[in-house]
Amino acid sequence: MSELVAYARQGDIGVITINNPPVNALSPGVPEGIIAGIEKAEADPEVRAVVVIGGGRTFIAGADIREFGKITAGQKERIALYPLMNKIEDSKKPVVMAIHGTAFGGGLETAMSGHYRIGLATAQVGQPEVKLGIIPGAGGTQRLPRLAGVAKAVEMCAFGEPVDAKAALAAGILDEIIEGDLLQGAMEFARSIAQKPAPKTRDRNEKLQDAAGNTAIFALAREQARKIRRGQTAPLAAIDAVEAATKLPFDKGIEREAEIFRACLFSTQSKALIHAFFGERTVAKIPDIPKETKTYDIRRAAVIGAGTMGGGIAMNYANAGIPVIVKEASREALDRGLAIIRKNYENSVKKGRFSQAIMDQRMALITPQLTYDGFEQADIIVEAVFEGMALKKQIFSEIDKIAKPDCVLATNTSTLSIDEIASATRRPQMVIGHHFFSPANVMKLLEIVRGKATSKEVIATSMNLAKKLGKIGVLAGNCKGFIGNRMIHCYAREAVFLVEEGAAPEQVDGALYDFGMAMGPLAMGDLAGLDVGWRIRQEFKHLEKPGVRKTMMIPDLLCEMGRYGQKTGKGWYIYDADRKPSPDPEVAALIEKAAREAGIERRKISNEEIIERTIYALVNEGARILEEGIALRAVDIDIVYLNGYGFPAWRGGPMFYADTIGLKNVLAKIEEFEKRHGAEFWAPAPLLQRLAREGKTFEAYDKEKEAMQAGARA
Ligand code: 3H9
Repeated sequence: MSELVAYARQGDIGVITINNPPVNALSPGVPEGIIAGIEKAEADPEVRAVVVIGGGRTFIAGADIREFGKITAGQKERIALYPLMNKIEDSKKPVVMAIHGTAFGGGLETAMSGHYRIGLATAQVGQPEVKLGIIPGAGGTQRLPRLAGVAKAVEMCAFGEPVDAKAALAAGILDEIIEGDLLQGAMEFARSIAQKPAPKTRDRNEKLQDAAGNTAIFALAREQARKIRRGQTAPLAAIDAVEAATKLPFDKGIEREAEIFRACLFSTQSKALIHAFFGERTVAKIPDIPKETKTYDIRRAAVIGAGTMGGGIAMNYANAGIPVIVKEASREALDRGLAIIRKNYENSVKKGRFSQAIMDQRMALITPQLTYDGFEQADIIVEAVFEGMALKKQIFSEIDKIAKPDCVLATNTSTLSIDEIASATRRPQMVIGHHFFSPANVMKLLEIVRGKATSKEVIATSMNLAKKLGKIGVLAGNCKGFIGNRMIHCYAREAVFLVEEGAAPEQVDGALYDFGMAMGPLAMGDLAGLDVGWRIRQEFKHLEKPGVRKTMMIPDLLCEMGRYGQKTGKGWYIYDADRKPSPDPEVAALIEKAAREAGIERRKISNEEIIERTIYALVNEGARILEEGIALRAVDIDIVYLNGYGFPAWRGGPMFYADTIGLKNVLAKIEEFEKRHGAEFWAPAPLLQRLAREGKTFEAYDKEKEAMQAGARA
């Protein structure tokens, strides 16, 4: 037996235990170990049935995702899991799969090859492969419809969401839910079926019937996939594979699945999504902050400001079960903020996301008030007032006098200097940026900004807290706009320039929406409120350089006309009562006039140019941010963009996207833009120039840096 898999006979039951922490992935050695276990059980006349169970916290959470990169890099031919599935299904002794934790991907496929499946009530099963840009590749698309029916299989394979044990039982994926000890329950179950014929999933064709019904299921699923997973190929491929199960005999269906799996695996989308999967986990690792760094317990929070951001931030704490005080300056603003929080929760209850009782619990955790009462007990204070340095400094000097010594002092600023804000206190080591994204109760990203004095303990506490709040925390250095907004400024600048040069706002937004962005940049400006940037620009007016093309000429003019975006019913677009945007001739005229007066030549602009100008602007600034150490790794920038700015996950983030285009090609375009639009905006980042010259990628840069840091530590 391999060390990764243990076999032991317990009475008349052969027990195969997988021990491949942390998630019992089917890494090399695991399938071989399970096969060896089945062979032992088959050869032992004392054994009447077999139980397969996961050691540690879970059943098998899937194939080992790290192996996929080896296949696409040509270092490995394939992950051969079909022999494992066949061996289990053809076992001479019945096999019972005992599931706890997550049976995902190859884990569920292994389970479905068994003759019976039982699980704890807390177990989850799923085929999440599409989230990695692939489809189930070990029989999942063929066995799941046979167990759960075509509609359920399509839903699970195409959309990748897990189902809990209760739903899995109802669907026919599980045969029984076990209360108490899983192994004991599994052995009892195994004894109860030992004498019965062992049903092979491959032969269970009853649920595949009804061709007419199936046609409708596939048509609907394709329509939904095109809408909900816009731009992604794997969901449609998964539907094709399940459809094959309804049209082909099992073995032919498996061949079809294998072909589709391989095509998906070699797709750029899959590489991008796998990059995002590991990236989400990599960002939690901070080279100079060891895992064992001391952290502060965050048991009570206080938020200053009950506006859009403050209210959303308070909801995050309440959702995580942490009592939170919300302070406002006026009764009116406080009542307004609380009413919005209540309305958000009510909407969630209406949509069935959680019960009224949970809403009541969460509301009870939020204490609205006009004073600093209770702030002295808070473990964290989050300032979320509007973007003005003077106001922020005043607030920090006030809370410095009240907060206990080990209270984390966080600011939700999106652009201002953490160091300057911290200078208003006598404890800059406790000050950190917690930049939430709007709507703060929904968006996954938390940009955590480290000032020059911020202590390691405060950073480690913030990274942990992000997880507790259900966020992805990404650490950034202190500069104007940090990672996300510093880059978005360049992106938005190009969107506005393109409009001045002749593209209609709806063309710019349309091209980027088609590229895969959740929203076009101008529509996003209208949603966030054009006045927000306008106010920040006034804060930084002293930095404007005379003689340089004004970057936000049109948004400034729109704001001067009171067109702040959706909140005033007008911005780049005009909005109807349902907030549906339409192009506004008044805006078109304004743009033309302003461009003429500024001497900007208007021309026809292609969608390709829109993508290159806006996305490469992100990449170029991203490369600078990386070189300056504002972002720890290129992948950190990608994770910021995927989770805070609606960048399509299947493109991997701006830096990964640049890798797929080839840095040499990206640089050539940037040099062209530099000639046409000036070095002020388009001087290529030195790091980009170097990597392009050396024929490297940002991903390779990250790997080299990691290896160097590991070397230094050793
Ligand atoms: C598949 O099965 C294809 C098949 O159809 C056929 C193939 C032929 N492999 O998330 P966590 C690592 S595709 C390798 O922090 P949690 C993860 O990187 C697969 N590594 O824990 C992390 O490493 P580190 C289908 C994996 O408790 C550590 O484990 N399955 C894998 O929050 C802990 O992970 C999936 O897509 C893996 N499969 O969540 C499931 N999974 O500590 C993907 C995890 O170095 N995994 N790691 O950063 C998950 O959804 C979550 O990890 C899980 C646990 C819910 C299981």
